[in-house]
Amino acid sequence: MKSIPKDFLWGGATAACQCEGAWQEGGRGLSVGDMKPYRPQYKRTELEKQRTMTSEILKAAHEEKGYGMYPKRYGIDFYHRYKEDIALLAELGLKSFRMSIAWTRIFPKGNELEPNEEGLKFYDQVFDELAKYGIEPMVTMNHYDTPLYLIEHEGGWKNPKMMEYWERYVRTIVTRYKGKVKYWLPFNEINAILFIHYMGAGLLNDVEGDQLEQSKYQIAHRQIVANALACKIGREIDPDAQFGCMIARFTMYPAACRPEDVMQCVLDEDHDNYYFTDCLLRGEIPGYMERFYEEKGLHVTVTEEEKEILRQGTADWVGYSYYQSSIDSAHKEGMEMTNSNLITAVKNPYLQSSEWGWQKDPVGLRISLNQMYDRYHKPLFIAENGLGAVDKVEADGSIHDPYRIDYLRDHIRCMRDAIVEDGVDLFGYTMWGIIDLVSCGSIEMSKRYGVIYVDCDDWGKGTFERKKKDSFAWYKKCILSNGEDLD
Ligand code: BGP
Repeated sequence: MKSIPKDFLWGGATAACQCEGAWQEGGRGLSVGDMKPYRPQYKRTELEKQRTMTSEILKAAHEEKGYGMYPKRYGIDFYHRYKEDIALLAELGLKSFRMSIAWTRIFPKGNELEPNEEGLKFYDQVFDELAKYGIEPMVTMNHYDTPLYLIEHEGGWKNPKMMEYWERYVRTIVTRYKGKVKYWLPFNEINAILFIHYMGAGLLNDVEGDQLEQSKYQIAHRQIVANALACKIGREIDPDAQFGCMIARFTMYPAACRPEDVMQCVLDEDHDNYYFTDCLLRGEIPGYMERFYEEKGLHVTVTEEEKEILRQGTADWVGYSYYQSSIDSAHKEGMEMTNSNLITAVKNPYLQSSEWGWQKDPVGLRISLNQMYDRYHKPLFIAENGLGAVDKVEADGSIHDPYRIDYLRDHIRCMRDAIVEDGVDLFGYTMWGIIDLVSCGSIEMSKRYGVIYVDCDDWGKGTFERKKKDSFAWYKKCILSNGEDLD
């Protein structure tokens, strides 16, 4: 009988800036994420407003007044509770744990010549704890937490010197954790710079003004080269490790079978998704980007040395986050829009949405797995997938989350079909936010993804006690049966 491979990496994903907390401990410096306030005045679906970052908001964050609360600084206190959390992950039967290293724990400002030993030690302890239970770490090097100092004092990713700081960071962590980490992911959702330019690269709307597009594309190119450089030097340091790349995948459907709509899909998918993976898996900049730059009047500097890094630094595998699909059209005017991961999407009348307006589409996952595998023929990895929802704790402490079980079941079924029926080479699935953590987009705790509940509200109040939701037992059974028992 055809089945999911025995060594499939069933897992859960997190990010340092959304779960660690302890922002002033262990010598850690500030990162861009620490400066994003929780803004309850905006509705759940007002992503655009929640995303906007200006110098005024940043100034208020430095002075800690004006916006109330900065939840990413506190996270869910994983920094102090990692042993308890990892024990729960082991009980769940997890094979892999996707986590990120906070750059600012290793190089607090980003430009130091020597790393911060206390930060390095922290991750030694985390990796040792995971090894104790046989859980394979999948480690992101930069998950929306570039050091703030580099952004404010060194020009951030706009400055070519950034590559020097990045290279030092990469060399330091790959050398230190050689033998402990087998799977490395240089950038989380590397295409995010196009949509959430503050989290992706510290760009402020008012400072950039009409230069925003120019800055975004120059940085997109620089981060792509940085990802390739990490793959190249990473493999030189640790030939036994594997280095990937990752995008936020937008599976797009044409609104109608009108050829113009289909063409619009091709253009937008090329630009929003494939530009990044084409560069990182094929080792060269695709021709369609030249046309794009010309049409938009952008001037992206590309050096011969960078082209060589791209050629030598192709990724071993490609990961992506998948939450929903969206619709594309050559005539979007007047179409109903809805909230989505990183973007605002056209609404699909055939799909149901989450409380935050994200459209649930498990078949879209199977479609994207086929599309990505057909295009690259490289191993794939689902680095994020899950449902953000409001959970209720009952009087007896139980948490019933059938909506989350339904979401996971439907997506895992489609993922299984892609592997066993379509022959896609997928080596792992790390569901997002295995343990509740601060939302990346709306900076709140109420939007929960975990199978493990954390007692903490949007204002950072609570006992931080961990509780198992109903989905915990369900996911455990799923993992134990290698995706066969999904009832
Ligand atoms: C991805 C990010 C994650 C994560 C997830 C869910 O784009 O990589 O960090 O948080 O989206 O988004 P949110 O937290 O906004 O619901």
